[in-house]
Amino acid sequence: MSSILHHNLIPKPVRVEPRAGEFHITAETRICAQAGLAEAQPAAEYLAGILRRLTGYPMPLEAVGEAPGPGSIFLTVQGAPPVLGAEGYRLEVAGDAVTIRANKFAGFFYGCQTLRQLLPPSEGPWQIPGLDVEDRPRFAWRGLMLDVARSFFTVEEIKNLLDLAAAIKLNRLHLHLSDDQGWRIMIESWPNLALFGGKCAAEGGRSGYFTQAEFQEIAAYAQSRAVTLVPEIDMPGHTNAALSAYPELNRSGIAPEPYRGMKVGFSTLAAEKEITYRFVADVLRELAAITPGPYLHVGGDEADSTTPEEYKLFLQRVQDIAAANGKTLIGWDEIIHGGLRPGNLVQVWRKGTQPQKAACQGARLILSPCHHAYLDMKYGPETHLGQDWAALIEVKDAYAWDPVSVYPGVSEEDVLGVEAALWTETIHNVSDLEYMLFPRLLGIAEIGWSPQEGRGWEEYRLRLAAHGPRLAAAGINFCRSPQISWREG
Ligand code: IFG
Repeated sequence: MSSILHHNLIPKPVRVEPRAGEFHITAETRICAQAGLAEAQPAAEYLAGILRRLTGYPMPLEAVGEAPGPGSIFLTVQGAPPVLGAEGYRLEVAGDAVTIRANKFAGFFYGCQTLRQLLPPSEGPWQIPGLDVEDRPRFAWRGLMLDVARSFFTVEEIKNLLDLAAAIKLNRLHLHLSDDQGWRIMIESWPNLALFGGKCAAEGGRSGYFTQAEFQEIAAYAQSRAVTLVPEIDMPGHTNAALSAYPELNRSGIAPEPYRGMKVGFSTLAAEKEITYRFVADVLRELAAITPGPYLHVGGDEADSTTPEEYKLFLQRVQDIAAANGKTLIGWDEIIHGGLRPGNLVQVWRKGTQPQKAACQGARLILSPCHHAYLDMKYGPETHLGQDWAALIEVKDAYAWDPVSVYPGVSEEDVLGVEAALWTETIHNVSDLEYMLFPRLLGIAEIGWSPQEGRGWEEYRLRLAAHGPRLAAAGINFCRSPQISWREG
């Protein structure tokens, strides 16, 4: 089907069929949610807010018992087949009415995002071509990781990022909250982690930390955008900030200096000290208590200063602690060697990882291949930001890969989904963050959502070119990659 039929939607929906007529949004248009349907109401309110800001029309909200008359946008569970699951939707645009059919909030929310992309990004006339869309995601996990440890980002900045991520149907925000250069979340039982560890950052980066109330504010905002927040405390490596805050955590009893460089692998918790597990238990208990989602990410990467025996001992104890808090543990792919328990998740990042079923004891995989999904990598040699140790990742490199074939011996059901990662050793503000994430994040969002068959670079790059004015209208400082024939206006 030609891209014109897909109306430059990103992620590309499963099925789009044209139909006669077109729907005009006017001052009389109203948004109707099926009465008593708790799943639809918040999506209807969200849509009303978006359309009021876009069009300036009043967009009144109504709860209705049955299909409303002409001139309405109707959100209903009627006619939503179970195959849509929680995140799928049907969007029907007829000449006189629009209907979004879904089973859960997320489905309604994503139907609204598609409707929004069918409208012009900034100027009227506010008309939508007649079409029928049936859509649902390929993968359950469609994520973005933001490293707030090397350089801090504020609650407001993260809320704005959540809006941009939700608009392309990403549903996980993974916050990398601790590392050698900084500790970004208040832990009441170990206050110096944030009070002392929050003062530092990578060279040129921003310091700071979230209070627990601010973290919960981010989590709630994420939920309102159908996003699950995934907190990460990286251990046993990447722990210089914690070790510098508490001398007693160190083997020597002496705290190292705060670290502002870009090296990795030089720090480790002491796996043989009992205080280490009191620390881990307190941190994960407090973090679990303020995390509505089911996941705790414990890092586990680049523990080059931890012996394999210590690493295994540490990972066994940490898995016990995560389970005791009722959370599913996630770790970077080094945890494959730490004696992984069934039900825990492996985030695969290194090129040479062998993540086969056996190796992972059947754990499901979140794929973040550093040579396709690490968006702190430069686009090309001339990119003034970022690093290049993994690869140069142009827009096509971030798009033209398939999660099922990027690592050997992995099948579709092994893959929970994909996640882009933005490490911030060199990314210290929103403008730079946007430059590195956009437009490459759109391609990863499509990989996570759209069917593999029918997805191809030559067709995608045309849709992305047409998406340029939408990114510009949103005020996003995106990279005008020469690989794309960007449309203006
Ligand atoms: N690898 C480190 C990150 C970060 C990254 C920068 C992982 C899992 C290099 N670990 O990626 O902390 O320094 O590109």
